[in-house]
Amino acid sequence: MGHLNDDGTYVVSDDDRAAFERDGYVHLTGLLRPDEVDELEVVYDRFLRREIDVAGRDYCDMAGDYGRDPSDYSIINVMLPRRYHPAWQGNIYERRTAQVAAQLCGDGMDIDYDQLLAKQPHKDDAVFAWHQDMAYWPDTPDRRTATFWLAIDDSTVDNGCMRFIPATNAEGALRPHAPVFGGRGESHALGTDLLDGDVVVDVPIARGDCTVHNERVMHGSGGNSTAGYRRAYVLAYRSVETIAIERELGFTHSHNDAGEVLDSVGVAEQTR
Ligand SMILES: O=C(O)CCC(=O)C(=O)O
Repeated sequence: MGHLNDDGTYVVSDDDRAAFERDGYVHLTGLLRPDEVDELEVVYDRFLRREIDVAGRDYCDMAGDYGRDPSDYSIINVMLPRRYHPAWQGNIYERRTAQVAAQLCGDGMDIDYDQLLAKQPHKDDAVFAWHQDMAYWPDTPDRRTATFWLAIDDSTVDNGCMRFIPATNAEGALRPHAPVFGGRGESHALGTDLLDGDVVVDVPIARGDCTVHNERVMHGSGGNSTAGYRRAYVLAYRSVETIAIERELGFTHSHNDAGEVLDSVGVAEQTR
């Protein structure tokens, strides 16, 4: 099992690496110490209280359309918090995950985007639709990806922890995805149906733990039936080459990008 050394380096075990490779995701315990999470949480909650300005659709609901009243959002989604709060660039989570991304994916990985996903209390519809991340992204030759999902709250089945279908990353083709709420102009979420034989694994994790997943594994999460928030902080690493190609295309993961309002194209054609 991976562990955090006193000097702040996180060492991934051989079993962790094998699980990531085989299943498309891995659970890493104790990525951040409690005091480190406390420090991030202060800024996180400023985003939730909207004390930090976030432009247009980068503040939205991942379980509804762009027209929904923000007070009623089920999954508050803040895209690119490090863009809107530059003081977060180089924070402890970024520094620690950079070491881990290199251990899981090799050299040449960098931050592609970050994201906050907070399920409000008592929101049974705070369901993150089943998807493969590649369905959202332009295709690139180097698809190496390590998407960290840090639990700010203990995440449980009841508050909507991550759930995966292990080894779907090994399937020959990406599954067909479609917008969940109207078209891409009205909402961001894409989803795909479960197939017979899919085995769903819930992955409850503690505050300060993370999961890391790749670009192809099927994942999503259920609603929040509890009285508390389910807050997660996502940080996605991709290869420097991939990020350069994305930016060349004008793709920054902002929901305000020009191409965002178009229906996704080419998804079914991705076969590798
Ligand atoms: O936070 C969730 O429930 C889902 C997050 C997710 O799908 C992702 O980070 O790729």
